[in-house]
Amino acid sequence: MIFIGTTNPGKVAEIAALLAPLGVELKPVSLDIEEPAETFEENARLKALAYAEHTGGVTISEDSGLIIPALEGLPGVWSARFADLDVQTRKVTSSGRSREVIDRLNNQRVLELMQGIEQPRRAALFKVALLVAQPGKVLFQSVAECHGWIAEEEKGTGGFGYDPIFVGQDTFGKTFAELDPMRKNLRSHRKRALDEMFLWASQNRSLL
Ligand code: ITT
Repeated sequence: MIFIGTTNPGKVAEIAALLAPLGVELKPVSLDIEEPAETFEENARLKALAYAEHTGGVTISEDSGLIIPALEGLPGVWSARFADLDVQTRKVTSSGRSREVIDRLNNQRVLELMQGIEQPRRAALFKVALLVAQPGKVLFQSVAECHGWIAEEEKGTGGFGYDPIFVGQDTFGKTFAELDPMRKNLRSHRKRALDEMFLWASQNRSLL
């Protein structure tokens, strides 16, 4: 059995679909965990160890986000609450808004900041640091990226988070939110990180 530690139902759906071929029981678990670090890797480590302590078993969790070089790397590690971020001080003041509302505001903020920025400076990438841990110990980690650019406007209703404004390198101009879940899952940063985890899991079945 593997626990999937996240508060994000979109991540649960994608991780579950991508790990389904393993044939291992997957159990979602959700905790409110501080993410104070300035790298995805460090935040992912904090999350993975906290989740593993809570579940007492093998737990997968990840920290991810959107990086836009033209915006000095923002939203970056502040992706989840970008609309609540003071860009000057890099401090988040939580507005307590629901995920649905904050996701929409995050996308609007990115589009506003990208106004007047032309290609090729609309380049962007998703990054993920994904870890598997058991209490007190990281068992596996991988970092992956997926490249593309920021659309001029929101399009599509699939996926989650920044998918309506992110056009993949090989999606023929479509945003990730316009792709069916299978096609997004073939191309995403999460898929790339989970490919490596899949191999590790096949060789470490006795732990799962
Ligand atoms: P957990 O920390 O509980 O896992 P979270 O949603 O807060 O859930 P992060 O702190 O890792 O997760 O923030 C990730 C942000 O990046 C969040 O705004 C997501 O919507 C966004 N994001 C990550 N992967 C994405 C993807 O595949 N498509 C669109 N947006 C994505």
